[in-house]
Amino acid sequence: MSLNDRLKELRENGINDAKRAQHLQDLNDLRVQLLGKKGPITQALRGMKDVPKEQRPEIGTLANNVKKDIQTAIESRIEEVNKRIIAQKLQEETLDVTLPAQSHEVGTKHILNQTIEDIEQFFIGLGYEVAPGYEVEEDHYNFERLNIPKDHPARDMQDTFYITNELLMRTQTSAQEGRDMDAHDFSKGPLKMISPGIVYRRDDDDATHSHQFHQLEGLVVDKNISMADLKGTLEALCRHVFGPDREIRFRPSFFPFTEPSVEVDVSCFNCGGEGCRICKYTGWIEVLGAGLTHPNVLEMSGIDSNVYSAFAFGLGPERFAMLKYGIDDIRDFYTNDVRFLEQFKGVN
Ligand code: FA5
Ligand code: MG
Repeated sequence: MSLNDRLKELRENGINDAKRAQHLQDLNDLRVQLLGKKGPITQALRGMKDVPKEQRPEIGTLANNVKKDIQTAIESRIEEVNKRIIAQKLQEETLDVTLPAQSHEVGTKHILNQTIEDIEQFFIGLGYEVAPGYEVEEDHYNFERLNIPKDHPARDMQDTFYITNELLMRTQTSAQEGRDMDAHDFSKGPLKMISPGIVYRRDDDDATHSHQFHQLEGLVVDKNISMADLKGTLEALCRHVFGPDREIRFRPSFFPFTEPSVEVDVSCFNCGGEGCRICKYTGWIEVLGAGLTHPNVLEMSGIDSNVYSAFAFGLGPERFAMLKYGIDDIRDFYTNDVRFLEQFKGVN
């Protein structure tokens, strides 16, 4: 093949290769490969020595044109590839403002916590302090300081898990009463505290009972505290939580650490007092126990029961929430079914 033809062939192949290239990298490689010092055109020109002298300028011009044509082909292909890349990017980055926005599920405070916080706010408004206690408690505070000595039959109703003989899972937030009376400085004024938390009992689970549940304790120690203070406070609380319509009754009861003792019932949310499964056909649901603190309990805390008197109450936030929102099974609070929980978004 003549040098002339060889160069024309190189041009044709080079231009075709450039046209077929898909990537910028391939085109760069092609440029180096075809037009570089070790490329086929340079190689072919070594054959110049065999060409008659008068034909050499013509071959030289042809060689330059071949290089230029290949160069041009590569450059125009680079431009095309670049355009395609940009078009592709624009396509991919298209923003469709009509697409629906991604939704984010927002959780809510558990209905029990909302209920407890609502009750806390009521008492904070009356000047009470909030004093959290201990779930693992000493027998001393859970029972003995509440006038329930070691072999007292009242312990039978509140059996629990024992860590040691003297350490147990507390059965009532009343355990906090002794601790708060011990810590209070009466020269600074009366003691007014509430203590919310979890308690444990060997109770059979049913629609209104759980073996682990919440209580919220209240204690006021001052001069001249009477049953009227207790009744007024609890009535105001029930009106705050349930509104004026629900009926409330005070029923005589017994606790070793209060004298006299009462239990407070609220008319059943389900039957309105007629009697049904939830209220065990009584028409009422018990929400709290209370009374005037027994003088022995005050004296055990070094408080002179001739000068000071006190009232205390222990309420069940689960029962309050059930009555307020018509929840008919206490177990719904603990199973964390989202369909249940999301019904109470920000109700308090
Ligand atoms: C007590 O626990 C006393 N410490 C209350 C008290 C405090 C009396 C201060 C006097 C002075 P009782 O066992 O009745 O009392 O429980 C109080 C409340 O806790 C009940 O009215 C009820 O609302 C709730 N409660 C009791 N047992 C359960 C249970 N197993 N599941 C859910 N709530 C319960
Ligand atoms: Mg009771």
